[in-house]
Formats: sequence, C-alpha cells, structure tokens
Amino acid sequence: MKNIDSYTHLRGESVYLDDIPVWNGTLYAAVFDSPIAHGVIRSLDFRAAAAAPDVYRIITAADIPGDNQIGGIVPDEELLASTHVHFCGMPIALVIARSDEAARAALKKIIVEFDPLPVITDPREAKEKNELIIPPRTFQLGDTAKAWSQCVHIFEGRADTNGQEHLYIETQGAYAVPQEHGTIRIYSSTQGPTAVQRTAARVLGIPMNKIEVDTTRLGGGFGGKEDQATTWGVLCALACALTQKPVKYSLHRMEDMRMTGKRHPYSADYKIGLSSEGKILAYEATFYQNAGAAADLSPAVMERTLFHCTNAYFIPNVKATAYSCRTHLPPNTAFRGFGGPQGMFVIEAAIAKAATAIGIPAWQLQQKNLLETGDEFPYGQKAESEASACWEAAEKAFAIKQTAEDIKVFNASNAFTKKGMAVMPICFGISFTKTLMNQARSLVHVYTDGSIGISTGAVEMGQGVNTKMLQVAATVFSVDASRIRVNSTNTYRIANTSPTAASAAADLNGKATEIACHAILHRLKQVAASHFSVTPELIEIKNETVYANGVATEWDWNKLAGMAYIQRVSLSEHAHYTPPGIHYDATVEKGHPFAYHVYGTAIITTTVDCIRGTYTFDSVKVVHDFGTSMNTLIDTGQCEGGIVQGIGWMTMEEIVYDSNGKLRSNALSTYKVPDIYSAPGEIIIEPLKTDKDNLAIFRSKAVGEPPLMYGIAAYFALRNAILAFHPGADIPYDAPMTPEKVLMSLYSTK
Ligand code: MTE
Ligand code: LUZ
Ligand code: MOS
Repeated sequence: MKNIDSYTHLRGESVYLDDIPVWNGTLYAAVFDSPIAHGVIRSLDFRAAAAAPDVYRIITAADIPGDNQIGGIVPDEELLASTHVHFCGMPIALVIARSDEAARAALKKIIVEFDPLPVITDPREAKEKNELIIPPRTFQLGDTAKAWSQCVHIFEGRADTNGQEHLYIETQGAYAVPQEHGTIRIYSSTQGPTAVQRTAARVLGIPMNKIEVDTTRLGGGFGGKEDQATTWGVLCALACALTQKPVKYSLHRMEDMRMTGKRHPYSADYKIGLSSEGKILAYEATFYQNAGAAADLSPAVMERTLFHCTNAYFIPNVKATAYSCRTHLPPNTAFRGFGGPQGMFVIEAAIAKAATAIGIPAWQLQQKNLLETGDEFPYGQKAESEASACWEAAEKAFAIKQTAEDIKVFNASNAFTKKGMAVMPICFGISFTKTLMNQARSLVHVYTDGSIGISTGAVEMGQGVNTKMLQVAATVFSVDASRIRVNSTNTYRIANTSPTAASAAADLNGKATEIACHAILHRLKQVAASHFSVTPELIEIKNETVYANGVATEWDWNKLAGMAYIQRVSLSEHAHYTPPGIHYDATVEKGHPFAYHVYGTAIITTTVDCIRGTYTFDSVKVVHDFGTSMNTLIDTGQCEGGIVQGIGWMTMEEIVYDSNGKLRSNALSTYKVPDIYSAPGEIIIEPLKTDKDNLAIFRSKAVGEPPLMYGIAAYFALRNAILAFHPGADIPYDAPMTPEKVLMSLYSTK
C-alpha cells in the first residue's frame, strides 16, 4: 500500500503549520535572541522597538504568569532569559506585531547590553571544569582490568563525531488561538504534543486540560521536534494568553539553524584488546557528550550512547563511561539514532585501528565478533541476534569478500583514483530507554455509515506512521482502506502521549489501535452472532462481508455497523498498550530495556579522486532485518532516507561554531547536506527473511532510526580508499570526513 499522503504531497496540497488558514486579527511573533553565548544582561531597551510600526507588544521573562521553565528532564532552561544568557540564540524577548515583517523589523531596534562571561564550547574542557549536566554513568560487563593481561593486541585512541543540523524541510513553528473559558488551542509542528501541552500549562500557570495541542503532520522532525518544538508552541501560547489574540510564529531558516540544538557532538577515548585470533576480549570507552547549555534530552541521549557502545558485537569485558558536558552551545537534542550512532562510531574506529595495525581488513574482525543469540549486552539483556544472519545474507547477496578483491585489483591499476569499501553491521534497541515512556493510546470510532476514524498519539512526520495505523484498522476489520481516516494528533482526543520518537511510534500506537479495533470487532461479532443464531466465534468479516459459519451472509460492513448502532452497542473504543517484559534498573545499570533489537549489514563502496580529495559513493548494499515488513514501500524509503542522512553526517555536514560559541555554518550556503548529486549511485535494500515472533506491530520491526547507522560505513570506506593511496596516511577518527579532510589525509605525513 502506498503512503496515504503521497497524492496530496505531490500536489502540494498537504497541510503544514504555515498552511493553516489564519484567523482574523492574528498577530505574529518573532524572537529576539542572544547575540552572545554567555553573559549577564545589563540592560534591555525596547523603546524604539515598541514604537516601531505595527508592533503590538513586547514580552519578556517578567511577563510570564507561571514558571519560566521549559526543562523536561532537568529544570535548567528558561523560556526567556531573565538575568543570564547561556548560548547564542537563546530567546530573550518576544516581539508581537500585526505582521511577520513588522515583528522582524522591530527586532533590529532592540538595544541590549551584556557583561560577557567566559565561553566553553569543548566538552572535554567542560568536564575538566566539572560542568556536568548529570553525574556520569558507567556500564560494565565482566572485568576489563583483568582482561587486558589476556589480550595479545591492545590499541588506544580517540574518536570524535560532529553534530548534525536536522534540516527538516518545514522549520519550527506554532500557532496559538484563544478559545473560551481561558483555554488555548496550539497548532504545533511538534513530535511531542503532550510536551507542548505540559510545558505551556506550566509556563502559563494553568491546568493541562486548558491547553489543546493539535498536530496534523510535520515536514520532517528527525528528533529536532521531539523536545525543541516546545519553545515555539509555548511562546505562542504565552503571547496568546497575554493578548487574547491568535499568535503565530513560523521560523525563518536562519533563525531555526541559529536558535535550535542539533545532534550532539561527541569526543571519546577508547581502548580495545584482542586475542591472537582476533576476538575482542576487552573494550573501554569514555564519552564526552557536548550537551550544550541545558539538559534538554541529553541525559537520555547519553544513556543510549552507552546502550549502543558495543554495536552488534559481543565483547565479554566492557567498561564504558559517559559524561554529559555543559557548554555554551544551543542545547543539543534528539536526532535520529539518539546518541546510538555516536557510540557505534567509536567501536568501529577502535576496530578499524586494530585491523590496520594487525594488517587485516576490518570486516574480518567485525564478522568474527558479531553477537550471537544468548550473548549478553553490557546492560544485562540477552541478545536475540540476527547479526550473523544479516552478515551471511549480505555475503551471499553482495559478495563482500569478492568486492574486497575487486577493489584491490582496481586500486592496483589506478594511480590517482582509489576505491574503498567498508561493512557496517548494526544493532539498535527498540523502546524508549526510559521504560515508563513505552505506552500509547488509540481512539477508534466506527460511524453509522461504516466509515472509520482513528486518533492516536503518533505524529506523522513523513515516516508513514498514519499509513501504518490505517493498515492496522483495515487488516483487523478486513475493510477497504478508503473507509478509514486517520485524524490529527490532538491532546483532547489522546492524552499523556509519549513523543513520536525512538522508532517506536508505529509499534506502540499500532498495537493500541489493534487492541481498540479488536474490541469493537468483538462487539460487532456478537451482534451478527445473535442475528444469525450462531456463536460469535463462527462469525467472520472478510473483505467487508459478514460470514456466519463459513458462509457469506447478506450483511456487509455497513449493515453490521448500522445494526450495532440500532442495538445500542458501542462502536467506539479507546485502548491502551504497553509492551510486556521491559524493565531497567539504573542503580545497577542492568535490565531488559528493549522490546527487541533491529539488525542489519551494509556495504558501502566509494571512489576517491586522489588529486582533488573529492569522492562519490558507488553503492550502498544492505541486508536489513525488517522482521516481516507491513509496508515495504514505506520501510524501504525509511532505509534510503536514513542511509543518506547518515552518510551526510559522516562525510559532508559540518557544523562550525567559533570559539565565541557563534554558529558559522548558519545557512544553507555554509551547511551542505546530501542532494541527489551526492547521493550514492545505487542503494539496494534486501530484507532478511525471517518470520520469528516479536513485539513489533504485525511483526513489522521498527525502521525509523536504525538505517541511519549504515551511513557510518561511508567514513570507513573513505578511510580505506585513502589508505590504498597512501598506506602511511594519518587519518583522524574525526567525522565528518569532508573533501578537505580527505585531501589533507591523502598527503599527510605521520
Ligand atoms: N522519516 C521522515 N520522512 N521524517 C522524519 O522526520 N524521523 C525519524 C524516522 N524517520 C523522520 C523519519 C526519526 S528520528 C524517528 S524516531 C522515527 O522516524 C519516528 O517515527 P516512527 O516511530 O513511526 O518510526
Ligand atoms: N527519545 C527518548 C528517544 O526520550 N528516549 C529514547 O530512548 C529515544 N530513543 C531514540 C530516539 N528518541
Ligand atoms: Mo527520533 S531521534 O527518536 O525523533
């Protein structure tokens, strides 16, 4: 089934925040944000701005009726700076004007004076100064201290990854409309409607039931709107409450890039020890996460770095420690993979370093150390592993060994063009690592004409979750898809939602929808059973026809719905789902945090122009563990998108803050994401064919985030191509591997 949004997307008719028709009298907001990264606000002069044409009001921290606090995990972030600023781009004041243009013009007339304070941008420096968001955490398995003596090879090093701009096509924004009795409706481009609702209530000092958040769809979120859409929703709600007028704010691209956090940059130290046969016996890593100026989701991201620090490998002795370091950058936040990719890069760097030193290809070490079913992760969960199955299927489908041989031959006969290949196995845990967040609800109505409406807590952001919700209802009821409408995500219909994140939205909301549909179906069958004088178990609905005892009756779906209504049987159900069996004890760092894991193996090959340092990716070939995909078009699309986004992070997307904490890559002219010309020549996604039982919706494993990590192979493929040109090259384990870095490495001397 194709994505239900594809027709309106293609025609430009799909409704995003900025397409919502505005009410008469709507006012427009624009944020005045800090031009410096750290300091005390000495004075603010709004006189000229307030007198500017069409300016309605200027709002500061002093106007906030409730709590000036938006921190979710740690209460450490003001909505509007009161006395101090902590990052360039921190909101200080909100200008409300009768037009978008007037609001932005007035910003330029605000005069502010600061007493600057020292700026930290480097996480290691923050750690030295004890600027930590939360205490460090350590995951441990076995005993690394003892294991080193058994290792024949021991290597140490450092590995760094940079941040990543989300670059959702739709920028952040919100539109707040006053309703009667002091309530406010917020249209918000958010992955977390409840987070917007909860925070708006807190800032306004009113109960949550007076805030309605409504989200039709996002033009992309990628994690950037899991927590950080809240600011804009709440600012609009605040302005709406203070003016009693509708207030809208849709950020310009440069405002968005400057004011919002990104993927966390990490710096890490590692030590890896191997046996003479190439078994990894011990691994230690220390991660320095650049959290930015406030916690945001950093503690949860840091946790997932530790969960994924051994990727798809079994290592019997592990000790991994992570520090969440407070710097003066905009608070960094969720981004597809959520700290997992940063953890995986480091183990891959360690393996690559070991392989180069030992003189064998990295893929030989990777393959030798893959997780097997029953192996224990450092956090105590036992693997149900498809790692080897994916690898072997990839070898069969794509001939890893032969590809390596072919590349050797190519490189031997080409002096200034070199090819490189790398393999990337992945293992990604599915569930929010905070166990309580793994819950969802669905509200299903069957109307008297047989049409069906579904509301869930899931937010559509291009990943196709609405299509999957529709498929669940269509399958359970056995009715045509055209009968079913998936409604906007709305906190009045579905309460206390977890954000659409952790790749888990389809599972959690899909299972809730499945339960709701089954409950209605059960009642419908009773209605038919009494009419046809059989037991309910003998009633079946197939393709909209009611069968009794295996025989088609004259009742169709419409008739069934109508008869249920006449008999005063409920055609609605609100269902709740939470996955069984998950738990985690952070005091000992052990448990069973994930409902299941997703596996896969990717092979990426690149061709490097060794004169210019430029490169192309010839192909990406993947065997991916979909379980049993319920929608292969959508799931393949998720793989393709994730892979290209991962390659972008690893190779070309370069976020640059200067030492004053100012974003230099603040526009699309200075920040480059992959376009169709830099996308790989071919991307082949083969499913791993399994039909094992799992906790996924219809056994269709979560697919949103895991494929991003295949992109890590792009870095290592480039590395291998450079080594083919210059075997002694000094190549820093420092992503992204931009063409500049490739060129410098090609001609480096140790
Ligand atoms: N795909 C599109 N097109 N747009 C997005 O914003 N976000 C990704 C992924 N795929 C995203 C996407 C992220 S970060 C997550 S967590 C999942 O979708 C969330 O959706 P799911 O739980 O339904 O997979
Ligand atoms: N968000 C979150 C996430 O709050 N917890 C998670 O574990 C998670 N994982 C991936 C992406 N977002
Ligand atoms: Mo995705 S980073 O869980 O929004």
